[in-house]
Amino acid sequence: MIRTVSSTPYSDQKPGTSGLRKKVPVFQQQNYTENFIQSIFDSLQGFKGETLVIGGDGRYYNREVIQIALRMAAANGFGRVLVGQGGIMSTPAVSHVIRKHKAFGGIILSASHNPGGPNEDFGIKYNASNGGPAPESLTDAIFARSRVIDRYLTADFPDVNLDSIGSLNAGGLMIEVIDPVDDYAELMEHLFDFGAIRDLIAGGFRVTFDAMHAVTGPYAREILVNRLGADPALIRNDVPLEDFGGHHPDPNLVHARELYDTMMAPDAPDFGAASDGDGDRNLIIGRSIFVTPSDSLAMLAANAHLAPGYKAGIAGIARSMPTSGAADRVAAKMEVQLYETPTGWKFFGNLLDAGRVTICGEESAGTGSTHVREKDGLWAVLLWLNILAVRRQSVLEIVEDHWATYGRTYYSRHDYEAVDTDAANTLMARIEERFGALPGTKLGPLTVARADNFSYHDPVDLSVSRNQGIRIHFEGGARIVFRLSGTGTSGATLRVYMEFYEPDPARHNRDTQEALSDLIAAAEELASIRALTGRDAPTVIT
Ligand code: VG1
Ligand code: CO
Repeated sequence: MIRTVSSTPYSDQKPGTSGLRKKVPVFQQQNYTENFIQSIFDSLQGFKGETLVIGGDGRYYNREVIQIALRMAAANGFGRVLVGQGGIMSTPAVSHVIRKHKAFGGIILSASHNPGGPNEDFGIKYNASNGGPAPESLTDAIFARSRVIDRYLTADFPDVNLDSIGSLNAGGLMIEVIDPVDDYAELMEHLFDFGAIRDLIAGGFRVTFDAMHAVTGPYAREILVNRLGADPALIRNDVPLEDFGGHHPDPNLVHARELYDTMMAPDAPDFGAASDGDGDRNLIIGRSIFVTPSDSLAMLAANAHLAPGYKAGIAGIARSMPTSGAADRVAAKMEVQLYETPTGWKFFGNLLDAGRVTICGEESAGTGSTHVREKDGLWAVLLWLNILAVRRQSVLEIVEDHWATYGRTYYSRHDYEAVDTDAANTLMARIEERFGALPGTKLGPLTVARADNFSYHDPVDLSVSRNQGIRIHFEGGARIVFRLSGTGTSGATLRVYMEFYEPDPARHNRDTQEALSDLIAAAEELASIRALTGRDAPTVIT
């Protein structure tokens, strides 16, 4: 039985950097979730009888929304849905399942690294048939539709049992509950030398992984423990919980503090890693060395050819604009193209589809490659392990060797979370007003060379995305970037990204914040962060 239910639109369903993210009670408003899902379907064409993939990160409200989405997929005419057992599937696994099973697209239910629970965050995003996040043209269409939507379609059938693997027919829709790990684990085994990693671990190399009670627990158990022989006692928080155990599933130095402390202790394991709520981010820590994500991207790109999946070399590298220039130096040495894109994985899709790049990454702990169209946390962990297994060096040795070869880019991001939205907008506008006067201005020992607001010209589809972040370039190459987050759900989050390049190996062991102190002072002088936000210090420093 298909029903058409009349509805009234909401004005705030604009997808951000990665889908629509709101507090759970917002999604629980009457028809709010239905309106958004119908707006997605209304913005697509040609999916009658086709396959849709649905997966989520297991957070609070995941199961309810999956039932809603199943009924709406049936009513809208999809022929088949693949859904992860228990409603769980990591973001990169959804991307792979879409590609492998030639699905029309997929719906991912996640608010990624944001906390979960009845009063915390939820999110919905749509991925297209290439497995990647909907491009801006589509998210704009979805938003436009959501503002005028007056009905949605649903089918009447009872809740589907998501816990047992198998197929059933509901309202004409073939629903297959699949193991969320199988296809993904097989892909990883194909890309990496599992034998070499197994030997490394069997030889006493200790790996610890923190799944943060989020989606990667089952993936880590199957891949790291069952297939690679890691010690299960070192895989922590591996049971997905609806509230992530009350923590933020954000693998940074604040929320993954325990892992960091473990890796800094004298008896630390050899390799530590963590992932986020939906499994697309990675944190890499060696014994006594935290690998800054921008550096990790550069190091993975420089060493990728050591893994079987990349032995032919890489076609090019893409990084988001606020990501440090460390990868640029690798691209230059390899004589491959480096692309600079706006923040958010959706901008890498065209470059990957066109074969222009093999490896992509963001400073926010996201790295990935052509193997899927999302960033991929466990993939980065496995590529690191494959490199370590081949080079037989410690993480610290690999990092220091990289800096000696390419120079070191000191880099840090300061986040001011949940600040007043008007204050944040004012702060950004005031810097822009001064653009004309800034070149030549001295800020401490630094002199501004130029200032602009980043616009991206996609070389594949020729689309243009403006207002992607304020860039202040200094003489000598140092840089500060100011951006407002597009994933937060309360107030605004100001991100300040700072970096400078240090070629001299004698100066590669400085404390990062100390090394960046002139830039930190310059950012304050430029933006009056304290006065405008009322904050004395960043909420998070990465
Ligand atoms: C943040 C990160 C960005 C990332 C996005 C989604 O966006 O900065 O690099 O792509 O989150 O990641 P923003 O707009 O808040 O800066 V995830 O793991 O939350 O899907
Ligand atoms: Co994520």
